[in-house]
Amino acid sequence: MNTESFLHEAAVPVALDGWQIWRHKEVESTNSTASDLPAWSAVRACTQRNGRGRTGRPWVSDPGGLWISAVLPCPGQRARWAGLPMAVGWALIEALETLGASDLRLRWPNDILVGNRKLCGVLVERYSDATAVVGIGINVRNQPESFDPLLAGSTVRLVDLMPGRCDLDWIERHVLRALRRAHERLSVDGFPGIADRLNLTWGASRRVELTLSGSRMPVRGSFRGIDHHGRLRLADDRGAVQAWSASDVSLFREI
Ligand code: BT5
Repeated sequence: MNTESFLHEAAVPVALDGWQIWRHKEVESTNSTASDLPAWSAVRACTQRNGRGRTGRPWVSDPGGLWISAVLPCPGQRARWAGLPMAVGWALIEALETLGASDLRLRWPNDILVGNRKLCGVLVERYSDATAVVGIGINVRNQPESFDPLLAGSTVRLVDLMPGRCDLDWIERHVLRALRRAHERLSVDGFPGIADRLNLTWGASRRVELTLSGSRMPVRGSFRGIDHHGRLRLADDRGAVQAWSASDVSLFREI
């Protein structure tokens, strides 16, 4: 793990490729620390005491992983940015594959997996109308399964996919570039082009189960990709298709 970047613990940010990066040894959650920073700031920490996923689920953030949150400008209507988690996921996959990882896939709405093992999670939060905080957790050399035995068999690390060069500063740089690319694509082209592109990558339809927010009854069906607003399209057994946004769905499982 790189420790040299953290010697001057967040007294001043580091300037890199147009970003201002605040580096900490430990924070509660990099998303919370980034919540009142301006656009093109980022917060990275060696560990998080209280890293979180969607709907408050815990995110294991032990030493050796990349835990980073970046603040992106999101002007105009909120709906325009609804596809940000998926635009980010796609750009991250491209970046990690350039670095040498392979067989990565995006699972709606915000996971990057190899097979059924999770490499990376993305948590986008809006603390202001003008910006979004994009939190990214990537298992690199850390050992999440020894910190939480419930994760046994469900995670993968970059070091397992591309042994050798797994330097956190280097990965951070590529992640921040990927975020800029995702932001440019969304600003210039909008989400429909990204959705069409992602729909080509999802291949054969999978059976999935959704737990809807505020309901205990799961909904099952076949995954039919996403629509131009980033909503999941689910076909029931008669082929009728309904669209669900990520905020409607607290849990998404492939069955
Ligand atoms: C996510 O949520 O996948 C989004 C995770 C985002 C984490 C980053 S780290 C930097 C920034 N600061 C934060 O506080 N958060 C962001 P979700 O889809 O809800 O998945 C959460 C689930 O992933 C948990 O319930 C566990 O099952 C699993 N999990 C927890 N820690 C993991 C890890 N290190 N690797 C793989 N899976 C993990």
